[in-house]
Amino acid sequence: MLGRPSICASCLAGFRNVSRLQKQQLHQSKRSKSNQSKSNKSKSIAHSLPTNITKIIPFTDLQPTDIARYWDTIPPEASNLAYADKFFTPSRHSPVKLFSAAKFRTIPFDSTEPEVAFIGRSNVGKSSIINALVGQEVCWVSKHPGKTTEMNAFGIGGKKGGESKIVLLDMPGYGKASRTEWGIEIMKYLQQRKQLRRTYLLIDSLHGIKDNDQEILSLLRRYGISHQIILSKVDRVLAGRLNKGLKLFSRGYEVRSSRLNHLQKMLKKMEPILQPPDSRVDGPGALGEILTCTSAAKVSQESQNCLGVSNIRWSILKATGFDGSIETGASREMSPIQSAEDRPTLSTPVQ
Ligand SMILES: Nc1nc2c(ncn2[C@@H]2O[C@H](COP(=O)(O)OP(=O)(O)OP(=O)(O)O)[C@@H](O)[C@H]2O)c(=O)[nH]1
Ligand SMILES: [Mg+2]
Repeated sequence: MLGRPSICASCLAGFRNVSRLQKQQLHQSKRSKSNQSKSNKSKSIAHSLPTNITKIIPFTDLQPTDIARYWDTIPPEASNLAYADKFFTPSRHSPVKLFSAAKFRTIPFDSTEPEVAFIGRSNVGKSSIINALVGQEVCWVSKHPGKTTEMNAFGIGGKKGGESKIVLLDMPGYGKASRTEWGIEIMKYLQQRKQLRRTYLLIDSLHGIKDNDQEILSLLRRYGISHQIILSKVDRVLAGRLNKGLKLFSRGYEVRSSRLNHLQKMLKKMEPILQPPDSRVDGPGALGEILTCTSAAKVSQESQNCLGVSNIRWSILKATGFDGSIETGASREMSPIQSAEDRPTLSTPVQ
């Protein structure tokens, strides 16, 4: 991170309070606190798959480059994605709820596990994507904005008797139903947290980059916070309102390729916004890789994976050094770099 961490009033503009829903927030906050303290009592989280996944994007053969844009990085191979999925497979020791914190100063400061944080406007799908990533309903999700009111941390990759390997943080949203104090604490976390390796900024694929997203992007650049964009709810772009859209999407190659083309055009348009030309003036831009995902549609009947989730898992492993580039216990157990014979061919379905 660049410079000395400090919070200025303009930094918080993106997290502006919308007081219309404050009463509702207070109520939700109390309820969430009591629920969270209940869940803190049991360290390991009950095994259950997210229940909101009812639809299927019926193409198991979509490649990472069909649904994401890689211009500064190398797209993952099927073996990388399989490795990432294995890493995130739920077990008795993963995922584990580590803490909920309303204030930055109450977060345990001496942990050693690398962290990644998910930020974005209220209702953009931050909590849902964490549930999809870890394969369990560990976060509260709601159609009403402002559901997540604290910084919630979940450890993954833990083994019996061992610490988690990576920590995922679900953050409160900014914009609608947000509160100024959430913004203050999130900014403190983003600027000061030494364990933070990458911040994932979620953008709703139907709405695109809004003014308050732009403000947050400027903050991330100004403070040199490593960040990457994920377009959420991509099922809406590929299949519209799911039921009708899916039929269309499955009907033929033409519909399918025109939707995918449309998505690629959207991603390309975002490039200059995410990486302004002069990084010496504007600060370092986002990683040259935009991922997309949905937590509402699976890739196939057989798979438990939502579309795009494996790509995000691999990105998290890269951000935290668990992709095999740094030798760790986990990477020794199963190397993502396999021999030529073991490596799946390009026709292997990618999830
Ligand atoms: N169609 C579709 N809906 C989604 C997707 N992800 C989340 N949703 C819905 O969007 C709403 C908000 O999801 P959340 O995960 O609670 O969003 P959030 O960003 O955590 O919201 P806050 O905690 O309020 O900031 C819920 O009704 C979800 O079911 C998706 O990929 N596709
Ligand atoms: Mg949430």
